[in-house]
Amino acid sequence: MLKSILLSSILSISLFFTVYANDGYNLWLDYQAIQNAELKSEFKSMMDGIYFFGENPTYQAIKNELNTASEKMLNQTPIYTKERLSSTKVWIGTRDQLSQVLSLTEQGEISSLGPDGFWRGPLVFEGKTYYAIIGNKPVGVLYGVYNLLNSIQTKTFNNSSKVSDSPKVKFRMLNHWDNLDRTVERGYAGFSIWDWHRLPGYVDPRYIDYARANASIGINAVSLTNVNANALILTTDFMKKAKVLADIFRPYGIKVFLTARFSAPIQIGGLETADPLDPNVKDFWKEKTDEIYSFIPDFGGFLVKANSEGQPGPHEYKRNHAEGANMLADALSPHGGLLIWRAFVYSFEEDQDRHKQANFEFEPLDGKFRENVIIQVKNGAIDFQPREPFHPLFGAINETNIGMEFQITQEYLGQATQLVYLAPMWEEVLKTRIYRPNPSSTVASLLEGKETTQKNTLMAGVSNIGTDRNWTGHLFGQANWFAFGKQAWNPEITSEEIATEWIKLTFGQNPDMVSKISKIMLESHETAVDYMTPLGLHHIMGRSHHYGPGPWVVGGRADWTAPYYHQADSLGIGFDRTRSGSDALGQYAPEIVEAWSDPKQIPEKYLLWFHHVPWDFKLKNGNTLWEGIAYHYDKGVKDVREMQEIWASLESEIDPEEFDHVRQLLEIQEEEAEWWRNACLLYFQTFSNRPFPSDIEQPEGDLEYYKSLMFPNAPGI
Ligand code: GCW
Repeated sequence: MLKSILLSSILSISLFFTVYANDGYNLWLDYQAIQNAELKSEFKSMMDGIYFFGENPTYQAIKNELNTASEKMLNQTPIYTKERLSSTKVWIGTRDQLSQVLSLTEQGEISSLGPDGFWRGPLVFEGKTYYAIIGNKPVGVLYGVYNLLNSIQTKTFNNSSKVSDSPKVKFRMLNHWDNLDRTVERGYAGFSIWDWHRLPGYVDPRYIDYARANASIGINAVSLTNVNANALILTTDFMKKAKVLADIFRPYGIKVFLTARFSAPIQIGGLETADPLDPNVKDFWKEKTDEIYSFIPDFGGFLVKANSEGQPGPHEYKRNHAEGANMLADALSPHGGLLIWRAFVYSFEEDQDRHKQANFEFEPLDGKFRENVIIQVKNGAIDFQPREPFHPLFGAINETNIGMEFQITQEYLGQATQLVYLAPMWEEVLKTRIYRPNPSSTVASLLEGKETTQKNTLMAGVSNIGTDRNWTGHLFGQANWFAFGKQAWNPEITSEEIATEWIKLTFGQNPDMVSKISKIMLESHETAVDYMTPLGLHHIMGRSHHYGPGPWVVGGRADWTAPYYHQADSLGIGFDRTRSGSDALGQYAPEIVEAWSDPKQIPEKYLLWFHHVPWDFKLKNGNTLWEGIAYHYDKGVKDVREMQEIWASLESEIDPEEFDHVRQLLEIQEEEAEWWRNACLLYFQTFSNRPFPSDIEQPEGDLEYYKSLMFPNAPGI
């Protein structure tokens, strides 16, 4: 009795709370009730008569989405009509299906949008106006519907205007670094959402919500498993599991990729070699690939990390990356599959600045890769640091498909305790002028395939998704997932536009609130750079877990230590990558070499990335370098406090659960920012031997104490 009273009161309390509190599960697809009467009646009238030109699984997915949206936004179920004319308000279908009602001009307009594009707007037929949502393929229609729902949620809908859009990049892909035991490498949001053990029998409804979220931002490919790969994913048992996911994702236009461990022929194929030129090895991969396609007919292909950080690869057999990649590409090509080969390579043996190694290995191979190979390059040459100049491979290989790899999970940018909106960082890279292969080339234009003959274009993002109820650990991690999708769709979009849209979808419309949260987001990356790695510093984080500062980290291989990168000594600090040093700068176009060779000319954000500079070097604002470093660290901490103040001022506007979640995490962020500042400044002071400027908050604490901190159970290792 007591138990049931207790249970029912817990239930009613939790019911009570579900009414008011938002745990973030619904992401940007929260579909809050429409308040504006005019918009409501407009949307309502649309939902009162929807006609689909035909049927297919994607249209079923669209109906499910419309049902959810309409029930939540209008508290009513949409009415689907069987009659194309009469009471119909909305037409949904492909260009072919609507060909009889479209003019030739309209058909031409839509067809030029390509396979994933959509067109929506008023369409007049026999004197009556319908609202049409049209794509060339069902998936385009799906994108159009999401775009329409988005416009209703953000109150930008206008029933008389025509809207059309299409992605600028063909493969917009998430890379999960998820292991088969459900741990996630560099994952900070719980465990992997792929429940391999219970698949294929148990289908977690979350898989559908995952697909919806991705499709709603245009993501059309996912690699399910860690690039530090386990060959077991290629066994028949696992194919059956992966097939279930592929079947769920298909209606949402999402293709499944798997990571292929290069030594799989030995590990699961019973061979003695994985030499890419060995006929048995070729047969193994061919049969494996055929088998995968027998389960997943539209399988996307393989993603491979080879000869990097201990992963097996062709070098073991004295073969190069092209020989390794092409062998796998040949197994995939009869099925139309893609082979994505990562350029994140650097070797133990190589005594070269790590910055230079990918170019060394890949430039000589340019033009030697098959057409269905894409080389996937991280945004910078080291490793997803808080800020990196663009990778010199962009623009250096132009006869090979090249794709971008960004990291959405915040390995080096505060993990899941810090609010760091990454879109401005990605935007900075995408907009950079690279001068190759053409004088006006930018990273974005290259990725869009505008600069070369490249057809298979790709933007990949390392996922930040896990089993946490809100998917990403930090609520604002959702904005990074969202932004990645938007930038992959259109690499030229601004991070500000994306922020505004995400805020409206997540928190609502109040313009004052939107502008305050937008300020927090847009400044957050620079703030993190200030308190972590200002002025081009890099790779000074804690060992292995990469949590917190570790500029003192030494031991083991040199290029995994911090002094290898900061090079601090009594004279100055920074990595000389000019001609007098490693000359990694020489791997860029001559225009860049010229602009960045002089420490007085280079943008200061890259100063210590390329130059070893004396402590008394004069910065552009007249401060010495030492003062500048101190001011940046100090500003970073102060800016976090400003973020806290702005957030606090929004309490009455924001759902209490979300408000408190972010408030608590901002407190942690403040402590972590202070920790970074104190630890780094105290450490660098042992080299600079100079006092801190008197007008900064004096770094406190004991360097030995900071050095002694250990985090053996930090997540994501
Ligand atoms: O960023 C580093 C990470 C490794 C990762 C590697 C890579 C998957 O610390 O955890 O391994 O890069 O990108 O391959």
